[in-house]
This record gives sequence, C-alpha cells and structure tokens, in this order.
Amino acid sequence: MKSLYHLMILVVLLGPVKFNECKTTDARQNTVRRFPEGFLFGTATASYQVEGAWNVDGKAENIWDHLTHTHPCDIKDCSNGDIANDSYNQYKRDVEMMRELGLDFYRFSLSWTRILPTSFVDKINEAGVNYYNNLIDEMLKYNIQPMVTLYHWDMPQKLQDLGGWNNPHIVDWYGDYARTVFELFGDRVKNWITMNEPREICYQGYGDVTMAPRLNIKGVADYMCAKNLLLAHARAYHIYNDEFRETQNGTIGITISAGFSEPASESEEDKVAAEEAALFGWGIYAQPIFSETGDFPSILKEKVAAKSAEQGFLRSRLPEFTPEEVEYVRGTSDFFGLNHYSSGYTFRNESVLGIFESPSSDDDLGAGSYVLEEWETSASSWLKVVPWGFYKLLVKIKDDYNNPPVFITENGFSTLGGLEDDGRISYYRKYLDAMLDAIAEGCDVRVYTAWSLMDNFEWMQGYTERFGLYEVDYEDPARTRTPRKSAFVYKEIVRSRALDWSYQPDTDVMTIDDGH
Ligand code: GBE
Repeated sequence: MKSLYHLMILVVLLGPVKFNECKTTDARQNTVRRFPEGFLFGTATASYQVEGAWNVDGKAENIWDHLTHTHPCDIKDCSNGDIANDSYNQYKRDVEMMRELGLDFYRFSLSWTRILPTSFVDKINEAGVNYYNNLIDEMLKYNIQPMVTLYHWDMPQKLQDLGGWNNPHIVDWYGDYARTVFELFGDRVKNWITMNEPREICYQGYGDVTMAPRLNIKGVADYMCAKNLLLAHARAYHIYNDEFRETQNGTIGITISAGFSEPASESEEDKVAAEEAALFGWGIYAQPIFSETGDFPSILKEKVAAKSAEQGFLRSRLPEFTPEEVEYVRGTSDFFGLNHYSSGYTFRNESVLGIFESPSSDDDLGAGSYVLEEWETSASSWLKVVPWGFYKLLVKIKDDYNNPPVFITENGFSTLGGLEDDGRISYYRKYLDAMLDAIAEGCDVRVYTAWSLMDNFEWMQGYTERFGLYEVDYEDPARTRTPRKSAFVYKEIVRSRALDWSYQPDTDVMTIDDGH
C-alpha cells in the first residue's frame, strides 16, 4: 500500500509525460488493412475457467478447487469454478460458437487432474480422456484446429502439497503427464503449448498472493519456481521432439505474458530501468529459451546475487542452471507464444529506494512503474488501452530474439458485462492495427488469439470481470451464451481477413457459414 501511495505521488510530481510517438489511428481508420496470407485466427479459454464438473467422473482436486473451497472469499465475489461455464457438458455449444465465428483454431487447456487423478501416470481417467476426445473430434469435424495448453495454472493439489513447482521432481511428474497427453491426443492435436504464463505462475502464485497457491515467499519461491518450470517445459519439449515429432508432425512451444515497459523519460537511468523491468518481468523466462546463449539474463543473475549477499544469504536467491541445464533449456520452443494485454511507464530514482519488501524480486529490480490517468481503461485495473506498447513489444521480441515466429496466444479486454461492448471492439481494432504495424516492420507474427471465446471465471476476480466475445449468463443453470457486438465484429475480421473500421454489424442474427 505504502509503495502504491509513493508511486501515485510520483505520477503527480512527474507531471504530464509526453506521448510516445503515439501513432494516431485516425488516418488508418479510413483504410481497410489486410492480414498476411496464411495468418490464423482463434479464440482461447482455460480448463478451470470454463469446464466446471470439478469433482465429476473421477476428476481430482487441483489448487484452484482447493483455494476456492478453503478460502471462498479470497475470490472477489466469493465464487469458484465448480460449475463455471459447464463446458464439460456443453462442449457442443462451444464448438458451435467457434463455427459461428469462423475460427481457424481454438486454444483450450487440459485439466491435469481430470486426466490423471492421482497426478501420476499409474491411472488414466477414461471419462476425462473422453471429454477431451469429444471436444477435439467435434472441432475437427468442422475443420477447427485444436491448440492445446498442457498447463494453465491448475496444479494437482497433491503435487502442490509436495511443493508444486518448487519441488525439482516436478520435472519428472510434468514430463510424464506431457508424454501421456501426446500419446492420447497427439494424433489429432498439432499445436501444443507447454505452459501458460510462467510469470503469473511463479511471481504471482509463489512470490505473491494474487494467484493460487498464494505462497507469498518473495524473492525465493518465485525464483525456484522459474528454474523448475523452465526445466519442466524443456522436458516436455524434448519428449515431443524425441518421441513424437516424427510421427505426429506438430509444433510445441511456450506462452509467456509480457507487457511493454516504456522508459518514463529519455534519461539513461529510466532506459536502463525499463530494460531491467522487462528482464525481471518476462526476460527471466524468455532468455533461457529464446536467446542464443541461453541461461537467465546476466544482469538478473548479478543483481540478485549482489542483493542476496548484502542481505546475508550465503548464495544467490536465484538458483543457477548447470551448463548442461542451460543447453537442455535453450532453443526449446518452435514459436514465441505471447499473451499481451497492456503496458506502462518505468522509472528509477531515489524515490524507489527501500520502498519494496525485502527480499523480493521487486526489490531486486528496484524500479517504479505507472500508467497515465488519461489512458482508456477496461474493467480490470491493470488493463489500460495502450496499442503502441503492443507494437513496441513485438519489435523488441524480433530484435532481442532474432525474429522468432510469434503466436499471439492471448489478447483481449474486460468489461462489467452487457452485449453492447464498444470498448472491446475498439480495443481489438487498435491492437490488431498495432500488430499489423509490427508485421509491416518485419515481425514474424503468424497467429492471433482473442481472449476469450466467452466470459469465464476470472481467477481472483471471480465472475466480476468479463472478457468474452460471448456473454455467459451465470444466473441461468444452462449457462446460456449470447454473442456480444464484438463477436460479430471479430467474425467479420476472420471472414474478410481484413481490418475495416467502418464495418457496422447487424447484431440480430448470428449465422454459421462453414457450409455444414
Ligand atoms: C491471462 O493473464 C490469463 O492467461 C487468463 O487466464 C486470464 O483470464 C486473462 O489473462 C485475463 O486476465 O492485483 O493488479 O497486481 C495482476 C493475463 C494483474 C496476465 C497481470 C492479471 C497479468 C493477469 C493483478 N495480472 N495478467 S494486480
């Protein structure tokens, strides 16, 4: 709280910050821009956020079941994912919506404990496997490709009791799980994502209280998690590469969340701070995989080691990779999966000295950040509309990591509900426009995924913040899904493979145009 207060004062002191080569989109709005040949469009969800059926047909408890049941009102509206969107029973309607939108693919995640109730491979839960088989087969019937995330935050509770991502054995356990799902679904699934958002898993879940398991062991558990998670990701990649790629012929990679950190001023100090904020925020996960040298960023290693020594630790709180581990992790992603939502300014001066809890990764970084009052906001406090940040981030990924193929695996906007979601439409148009700018600049972006197909359980925010192209009625036991205005707009973008700002949808009837 104290630090937030300081930052707010700072924003006032700093006064108006110049707009950063904010490309005005006004001129653009009169032209129709086309997406490149072969570009793919989809939408995404995640198992705990939509499936429900939390204890049905043999599924075992995961950390979100556990958190929401043991501390219900840690969630904003005291809700949980017990039923969520009931997608476990309504997958046919889900696929119908994908067809309405004309999607090329759909990104969803697998629930580990639905497939492996003991967490291990000694028992495979047939009913859980059937659910995913049905969903996949229903999609393929209409030529919608599955893009499957193995881990979107629902750690088996039993493995969490053993330390979760902080237990080095997780590399074996996760690897075994990965092999099982490649065997079960890899004949039909050609796009795999090992992990969704390492930062949210490690920094928020282990270093803070904003995600399960809410460990809040700052500057220690978050770093241990980072190392083990990267090794586990690499294990899954190598298993796929060595045992499945030849026969199944798919791609496999990781999805990392990143905002863009813009220096608050031209000063060297702020520029360095912004660069380091990116390294602490997502470079810690990206560099070991995507850089030529591999390993954690050296600035990070130096800073955490120095701070640790100062604090009386006998070794760095950031665990080291052995040279063999560096090699094992390096190059283990066929694409750069990127979840991006928003951006902010970063600065460093005497005002940030000593304001962070110590030890913590925020303290190791020692930088402040803020957003501008005048930025358009969503219903989520952290999500401001900053399309130029998306552009700059994509260019940075191209420059820092030798222009990897980029899959945008999430991008979207929250409201408080309602079908007239002009804020969401405007967000999608601006961000897609910024993405097209980046592509024109040579960025190899190939895939775009809107978060989300439909409203869902928004983690600590429960059902209060809505990200869906379709609205879900949680008062209705049938969890009726209704297309929002943005669903019609996205459908037209996918159909025309172009961005036309003048398009005004007729929102009376949603049709299916896939010829079936
Ligand atoms: C993604 O995370 C998730 O993959 C998806 O499951 C989720 O539904 C979707 O975005 C929408 O949130 O109290 O302000 O510090 C931190 C996006 C804000 C990553 C920032 C929220 C990163 C999640 C909370 N985080 N963001 S606080």
